[in-house]
Amino acid sequence: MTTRRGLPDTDIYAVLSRAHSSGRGNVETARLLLEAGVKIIQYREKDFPLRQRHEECLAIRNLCRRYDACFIVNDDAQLALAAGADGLHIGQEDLPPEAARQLIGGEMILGYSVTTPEEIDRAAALEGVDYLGAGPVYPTGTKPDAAAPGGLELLDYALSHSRLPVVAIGGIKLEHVAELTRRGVRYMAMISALVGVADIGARVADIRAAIAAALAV
Ligand code: TZP
Ligand code: MG
Repeated sequence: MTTRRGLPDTDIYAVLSRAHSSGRGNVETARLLLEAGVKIIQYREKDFPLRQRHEECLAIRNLCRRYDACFIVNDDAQLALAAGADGLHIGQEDLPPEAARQLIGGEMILGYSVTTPEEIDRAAALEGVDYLGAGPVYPTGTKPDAAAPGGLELLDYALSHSRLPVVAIGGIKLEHVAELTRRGVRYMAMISALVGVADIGARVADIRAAIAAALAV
């Protein structure tokens, strides 16, 4: 049997960041997300020592396996490989996707951030990329060096010009979920509005209820 390389068929794409997690550690946040039924978790820590990132990634990868969820590492192909992650996510300033694909081999999922229509067009020509992360959609304080928000227009462009699954990211709050869903977005990545809330389980349920209601119209 051949399994197609790609994101699982789900909705929420959780991105871990301890600084935005209301004092919780990343492993604990991952556990809460997985208990709530989240199926994609990305580890995104840019400033921790590599040894600490590796330790956390191993623990989160093991949790993800237990819950049959997909574990993705941001930026660092070496860390993704060393942690046995399911995927690597890179941006415009990381290794070029072709080089990253060579490093990680043929089985790992590769995600690529795009912030403008031009980047979406260029990404369309790439072979080894499995999904696009498009954003920031809305203003966000979480990523200080984020590009200017592309708004719903950026998402519309990505959805209509790319054959790849599109993960919307950047400033997404609960109140945006219905509109994004109606726009055709199927994957929504969130940091602060997800890992930062007091009750992660309740937030996941609210997001899924908003998606279901928008799809039912
Ligand atoms: N890439 C584009 S915007 C962003 C990243 C990692 C930050 C998203 O965080 P938040 O808190 O969901 O706006
Ligand atoms: Mg990056």
